[in-house]
Amino acid sequence: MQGGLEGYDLIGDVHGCGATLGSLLDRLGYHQRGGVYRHPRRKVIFLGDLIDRGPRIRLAVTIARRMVEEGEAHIVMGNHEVNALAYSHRAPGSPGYEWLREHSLRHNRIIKETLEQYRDHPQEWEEALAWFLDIPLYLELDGLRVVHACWDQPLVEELRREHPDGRIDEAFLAASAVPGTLAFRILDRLTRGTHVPLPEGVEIQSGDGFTRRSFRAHFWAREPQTWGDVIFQPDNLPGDLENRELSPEERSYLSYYGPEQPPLFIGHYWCEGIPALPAANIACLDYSAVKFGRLVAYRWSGESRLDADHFVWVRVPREEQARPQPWEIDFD
Ligand SMILES: [Mn+2]
Repeated sequence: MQGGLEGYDLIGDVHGCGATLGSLLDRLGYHQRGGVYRHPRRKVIFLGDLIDRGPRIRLAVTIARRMVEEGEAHIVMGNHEVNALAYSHRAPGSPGYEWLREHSLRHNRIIKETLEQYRDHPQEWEEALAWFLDIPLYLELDGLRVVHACWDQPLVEELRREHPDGRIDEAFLAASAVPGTLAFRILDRLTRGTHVPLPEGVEIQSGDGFTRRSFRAHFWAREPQTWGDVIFQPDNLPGDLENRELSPEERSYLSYYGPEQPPLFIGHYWCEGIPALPAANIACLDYSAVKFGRLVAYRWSGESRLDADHFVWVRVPREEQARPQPWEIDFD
């Protein structure tokens, strides 16, 4: 471990649960001094998706950003940071009103709370966006790997070729807005993972209020045969689609991460219930904090086989008065 570190505490999707993040850091033994949470022997790695949906988005971003800038934490980019960047950058060459991410009703809705909470703090929002662009898409350090949604080795290598530290730039962001480009495939796979389209006319009415025409697939089944072998999301497939055979095209489109690979940490998949390990070398730390689930960390101290006893979490109760309150954190 670099610099005599004891280990890393990896933290899943915060989604604006800034006060809950403060509680989790307290529980992990971090202490806030001068507005920065620090631990004498450990560092945090955030798995991305700090923003959108939750009640204290600015607090979540401020806590994470100050820790990263002070060298107390690392972070990888989530699809919500990608969305915010594309939503806020004009498409090159187009006069006026074209954005890299169209301001459609659906896209407006995803970023709504973030824009509302930053409305009276435009300078702070500009600085947050500039910081988002500086966040790498993946991390590989001290024997562990971190990515928001899916580790795809060939695409990580493609990214590394032009961007050795995993950080993108505005040109990459612009290229990624065009489906089919290499930049699109890298950003989409690493921050959104793989989604298999549903048959014509079939939709999932998801628990988060969105209608979906595809399902999220995972990447740790060695020889998956059916859709049920790879689905990884809280919503079940309609009817008997779990038994549907994966087509050769679908199978070749999926990524695969084998059990001999280094430990990998991901967020993104809004799991529910008690944190569990999907594989001995993979931990997903998104347990739907913003939907009154759990904000989850994994305390990693160098082990190559992960251990479910190393999860640490804070529950987010539905009752307003039982939730962590922002004034309990002496921040500014
Ligand atoms: Mn997320």
